[in-house]
Order: sequence, then C-alpha cells, then structure tokens
Amino acid sequence: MRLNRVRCRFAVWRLWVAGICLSGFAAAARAGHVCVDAESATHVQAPMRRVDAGNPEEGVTPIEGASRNTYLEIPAIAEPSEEDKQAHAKFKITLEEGGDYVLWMRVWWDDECSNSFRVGINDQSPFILGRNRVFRRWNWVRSPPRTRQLTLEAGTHTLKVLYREDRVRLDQILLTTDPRFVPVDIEPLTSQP
Ligand SMILES: [Ca+2]
Repeated sequence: MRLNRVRCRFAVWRLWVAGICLSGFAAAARAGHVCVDAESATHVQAPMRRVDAGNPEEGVTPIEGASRNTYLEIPAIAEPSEEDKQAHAKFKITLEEGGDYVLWMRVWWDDECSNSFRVGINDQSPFILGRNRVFRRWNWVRSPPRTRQLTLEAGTHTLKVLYREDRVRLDQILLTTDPRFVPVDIEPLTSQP
C-alpha cells in the first residue's frame, strides 16, 4: 500500500517535471520565431562595444533595464572617422523555417540625431531600421514593410548591425514570420544551435 503511494507520487512528480520542460522549451520550438541577445554577437567592431550595466567599464554610463543587463552601444563620437563608421556587430542566426520575416530590435535612442542603425543580411545591401521618435527608454523598432532582404530560407544567416549614427544602443534582436506579433518588453530568448 505504502509502496503504491510512493510510486504514484513519483509518477505525478515525473508528469510535473515533464510539464515544466515542455513549457520551458515552447519558445525555443516555435518555428518562424527567433530572439537573440545583442551581446551574443560573434564579432563586435569598435567603437561599437559591449556594456555590462552591472559592471560598467570606467567612463561608461550604464543604462538599466536591458535583457541580462547587457547591451551593445555606439558611444558618442564627436567627429566620426572612416574607421569609426566601420563599427558593427555580426550575428549568426539559424532559422528553422524559411519565409517572409519581420525584424524587430530592442533599442535605446538618445534623440532624433541618434535613432537608427543599418542592417545587412548575408551579402544583400543594408537597409535602415529606426528613425522613430521614442527617446531615452528601451523600445522595439521594426523593419519597414516588405523588406525584400528579409525573405529568408531555412538555415543559418549572417546578420550585421552597422553604424549609421552614434549614441545608439541595441539590446535584443527578434525575427518572426508572424506580421501581427508585437514585442512589448524583454522577450524570451530562443536557443540557437
Ligand atoms: Ca541584452
């Protein structure tokens, strides 16, 4: 009798654990939806830099409220040189399925002179993302409608976030085939192979 009760409790516990696992990986398994943290870039070209708001380097004024408290920024540059304008971050993003994607980026702009990036995907010509008027708080900006560079096949793609202006920050990058999806706050990250 006692043994049966123990077995039953064990079975319930296993179901509970399985339930947690399934719900935990639901975001990861969603086809056509990928979210990565900006600081997961495979390469960051200065003067773009990684900022850990919990442990900032000397001279860096950190901004709170980023996913994992870490983000990328292009700091203030008084007179950007040609070398400064090469600042970028490079990402490898794997898509489970092909389709027409919408790109969202969680950003922080200082003002209307610092509110955009250029984005390059694979070897295609870059497009501009941003130029909205939400300043000095984290906000999501999306790619222009029908951006042809975002028609992507399944597989691994190279995405570059490139300099256009200084005093800009990038926290998360999200690609989705759902045109109605609108991220609001920090989004759950997707596991990447
Ligand atoms: Ca982040």
